[in-house]
Amino acid sequence: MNIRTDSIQCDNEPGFQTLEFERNGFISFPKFLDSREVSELYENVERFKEQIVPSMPREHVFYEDINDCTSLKQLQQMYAYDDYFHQLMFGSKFEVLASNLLGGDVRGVNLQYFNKPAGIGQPTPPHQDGYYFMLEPNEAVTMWLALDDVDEENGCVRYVTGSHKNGLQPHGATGTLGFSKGLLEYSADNRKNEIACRARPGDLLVHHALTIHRADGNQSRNRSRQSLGLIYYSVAAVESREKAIQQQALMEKLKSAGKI
Ligand SMILES: O=C(O)CCC(=O)C(=O)O
Repeated sequence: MNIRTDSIQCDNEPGFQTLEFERNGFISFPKFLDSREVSELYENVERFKEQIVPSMPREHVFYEDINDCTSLKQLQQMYAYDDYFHQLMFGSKFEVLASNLLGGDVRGVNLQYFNKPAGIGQPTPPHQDGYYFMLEPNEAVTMWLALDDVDEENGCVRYVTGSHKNGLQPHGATGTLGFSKGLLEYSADNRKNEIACRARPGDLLVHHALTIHRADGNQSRNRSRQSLGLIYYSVAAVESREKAIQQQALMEKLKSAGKI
């Protein structure tokens, strides 16, 4: 297994970033946000959790344990509920970076909060975001911004280098809330080419829609593992109509099972 302790040495020139992103299917940007920006973001995440989450629809708020409001696991579409997060997503340096990496105009489609609460945060099954996105062509990036110190113990993200070059792989149901689909087979080759990405608050990881990735559960007793995910599609990418239908069916299923 490979461990990326620091971050990839990347030249800040957009051309070098694009080359590395195209070669590996992911790239990291240490200190993408400076300490002042991180503090401001952290305060806004806390404000959002306290003031906005209680009135959000169930489809956009997931808990590890639905009866325990301290076990918040995922939030969806944060930009739709709050100006601060709208500005983070649109017309921001995240959007500019997405556009540089995809080589053209992009549209922001989701701003998510991910948490693996201490001790109970579940693993993220191996998957490709493109399987969920249902795009043609599959041109999109996901940005993953660390809010906590993240390492092997609390479940850092692990990418399979170069896996974006092999197209979409078969997925099946996982039973994991928030990650309903996962790879049917996680091969020995995938495991061999896996890179564990440690990160500090403000560090940014970006991966292609076809890059296979996963994360372990949070084994720490006292450290959460929080992050934000920002998703941008290339404007050339068209979403299948089937996606909204499947999404609706999944939400109904989760509601009737009492999971959301
Ligand atoms: O936070 C995680 O564990 C995984 C997030 C993820 O799969 C993604 O951002 O695409």
